[in-house]
Formats: sequence, C-alpha cells, structure tokens
Amino acid sequence: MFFASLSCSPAVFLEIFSCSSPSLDSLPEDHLLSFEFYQFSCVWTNMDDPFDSYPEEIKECQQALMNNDPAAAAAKIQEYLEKQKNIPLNIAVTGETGSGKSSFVNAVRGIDDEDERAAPTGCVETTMEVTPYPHPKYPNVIFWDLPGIGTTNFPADKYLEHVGFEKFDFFIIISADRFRENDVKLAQEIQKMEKKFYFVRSKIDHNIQDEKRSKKNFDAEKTLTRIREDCIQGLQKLGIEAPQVFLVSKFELHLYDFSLLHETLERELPDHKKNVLLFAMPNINREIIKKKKEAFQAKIKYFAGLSALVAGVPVPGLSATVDLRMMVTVIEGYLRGFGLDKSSLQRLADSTDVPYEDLIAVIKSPVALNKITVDFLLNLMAKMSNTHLLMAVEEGSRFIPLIGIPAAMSLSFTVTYRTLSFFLNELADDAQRVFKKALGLDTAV
Ligand SMILES: Nc1nc2c(ncn2[C@@H]2O[C@H](COP(=O)(O)OP(=O)(O)O)[C@@H](O)[C@H]2O)c(=O)[nH]1
Ligand SMILES: [Mg+2]
Repeated sequence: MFFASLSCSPAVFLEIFSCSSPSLDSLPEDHLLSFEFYQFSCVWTNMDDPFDSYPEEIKECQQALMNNDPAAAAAKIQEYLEKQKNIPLNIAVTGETGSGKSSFVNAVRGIDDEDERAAPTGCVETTMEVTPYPHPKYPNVIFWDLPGIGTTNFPADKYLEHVGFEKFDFFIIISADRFRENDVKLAQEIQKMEKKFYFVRSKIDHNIQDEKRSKKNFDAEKTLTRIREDCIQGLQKLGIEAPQVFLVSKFELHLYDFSLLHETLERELPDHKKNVLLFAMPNINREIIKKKKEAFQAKIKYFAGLSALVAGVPVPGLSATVDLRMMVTVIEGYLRGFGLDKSSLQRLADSTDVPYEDLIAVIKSPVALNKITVDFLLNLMAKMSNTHLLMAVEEGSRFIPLIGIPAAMSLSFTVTYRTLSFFLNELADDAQRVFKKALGLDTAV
C-alpha cells in the first residue's frame, strides 16, 4: 500500500481499490499503472495480492526479495518472460492429396507459395514424410504438413502412430470438396487419443466464383451456408455427431470462416497456449489486432516490475542500461506481432496488390520500419520527455530524500510502464491503419 502511493495520489488510489473487482479494461491508463504498481508492491512486500493475478513463477521471486536480493528476483522475472517465448504449439495439417494442406500451412504463416520457406504446393504427394514448417517469426509455433492418410495406406491408428500424434496440440483435417470415410476414421481415432480435430473446407473462392458465374440471383451467404450444411451432413452420415466445419480460402483468410476457426482454437486451447496462437495469426481482422494489443499490455507490468527490481540494485547506471535494452527487445516484439516490420509489410503488399509505399504512408510511429537501437530509443524518449517522462520523474523524485531505493524503483516502474504503453498504443493504431489500407477501407482510425 505504501509503495503504491508513490505512483498515484491517495484519492485515485482509494477510488481504484474501493471497488471489489475492478475491470482493468475500463481503467484509464494512469489508474491502470497505479493498480499494477500496487500489485507489484504487494508481491514485493510479501502482502497478500487481493487480485492474485501474478503467476506462480513470479511469486517465487518474493523469496528472493525477502532475502533482499533484487538481482535474483529480476532474474526470476526474466526467466518467466523467456519461458513464455518458448511455449511450443504444434499443429498437424492433414487431408487428401491436393486438398490444400501445403497451401494452408503457407497461408497461415503469412508465407507466399514461392517463398523458399514455403511448403511446396501443387505437387502430387508421394512421400510419407511428416514435414515441420515453423512460423517465420515465432519458431516455437510449428505447422506440420502431413501426408494424406490415403497416401500412406495405413489404417487410422497406425497412421497416427506414424505421424507421432502425441506431439500435436490439435489436428486440422482439410478437404477441397466433401469429407471422406478416411477423414472420419482419422477424426474418430484422434478423439480416442484425446486430441482435438477441426474440419476445414478449402478453396471456397472457387465455389463462390463458380456460383457467381452460373447463377443469376447469386447470394454469397446462401452459397456458404449450403456448402457448410453439405459438409456437416456428410460427416454426420459417416458417424461424427456434431461436426464443425470452417470454410476457408488460402487467398482470402480475412473472409469466410478463418476468423471463426481462430476463435474456436483459441477458446479450446489451454490458457498458457492461447497467446502463442494469437501472435502467430496474421492480422486478418481488427479484433485480432486489438487482442494482440491487450495481450502485450498485460505483460507490461512484468517488464515494469523487472525494471523496478533492477533499479533496486545499488549499481549506478545499471538500471538505465538494462531498461533500455529490455525496452528495445519488447518494442521489437510489438513490431513482429503487429506485422510492422519491412518484410511483413512487403508480403502484405504483394498479397493484397496494395503498393508497399501506400501501406507505409499510413504509418505514424517512428519505431515502425526502423532498426531500433538503444540510442534510437533514447532519442525518441527524449522527445517524449515533456509529456510522459518528466511527469514520472517528478512523481518519483518527490520521495527520493525520504526513502531512497524504493523511490527509484517506483520511478523505474513508472517510466518503463509509460514508455512501453506509449509505443504499444502507437503501433497498435498503425497496425489498424495498415490493415484498413490493405483491405481498401477508409483509413481514419
Ligand atoms: N483457389 C484456390 N486454390 C487452392 C486453395 N488451396 C489450395 N489450392 C490449390 O490447390 C492445389 C493443391 O494444393 P496443395 O496445397 O499443394 O495441396 P496438398 O496436396 O494438400 O498439399 C494447388 O494448385 C493450390 O494452389 C484455395 O484456398 N483456393
Ligand atoms: Mg502438399
């Protein structure tokens, strides 16, 4: 409580904590900062955190703090953040030859079929190999291009053994027309192994085009509903009780059911894997960009906490050096997650036929498109200082003569928190503008 008062006025503090279950979404940024600092100080001072939102690993750093060892505590937080980056997600993609497996594996990774990292498409499958294709920006997320069960001539149970089913988080079974007996047998076997499967009906763009050409009163929604119903009924006849089928086109992930597929996967994955999937998803709609921003925002308190703990180590200059390096890495992660690096934007330009120059014209943040270095960041922060940083310095320095290190910690927490929030907001807005531009929508955000 004492430390929390360092970063907000008592009135604000009371206002925030008098409500029994505050909704973090509705808190203005300053209040959120105070709230997160309060939680951090609860951990720091070994008080009960009434909202209990820190993961176990971070609570472990309490002991180090109680032993007056902030360096060890900072290392614990760092360890937690590293671990988050390495959570594996293995997605198996299967279906008959020619159904669009390899195309799907490329499209979800945001990779062009011609790219050297692409799974080869359009070729007749002859090998029995199971090929891993890591996500270009998140190599812990791997899409596995499986041979069709028909190619292997194995029964479903042997097939699953052959592909090494244990390692997969879930299976995507693709068909370009109707699902066959093989698909169903495989799904049933997957279920027996207590794994999840999802049916994807590919090449929907073909069907839509064909209908458009052949029907006078063409209705896209009706066509989609009919295809979905046909697939569902076919699967039911073959013995799947309540199948869900997602309609997808490799050329237009933002259309049809791909968003719904992502939402479903996200809902059904264990908590610690939800964000792993989210960041690996291309920006197919505004909601995904918003969710990425929220997930990034939720982590800022850990980085701010880390910088506060480092500030508690009485080595002059250490705190600023560590903070700046850490912030560079975190902001690079924002660029990667929002697809605002050069290669992602170039790919987006190629796939949407919107010129690269038009896409970058709507970007406002100076950190997008640039190689960020510590000096570059320092320069930008110097420019922000009037609005953001001086406020923090003032707030913190008021207490310095009284309590020394805790004030430096509060200050460090606040500066890191504000700086990261500032760049996150800017980059999330840029991502929204780029998305709208790429889809040819009105660009005002
Ligand atoms: N129009 C269209 N063609 C697709 C789609 N998905 C795959 N294809 C094409 O279908 C053919 C077979 O795709 P491929 O990914 O190689 O299938 P795989 O054998 O299951 O790996 C290729 O010529 C792809 O370009 C799609 O969503 N729409
Ligand atoms: Mg293939």
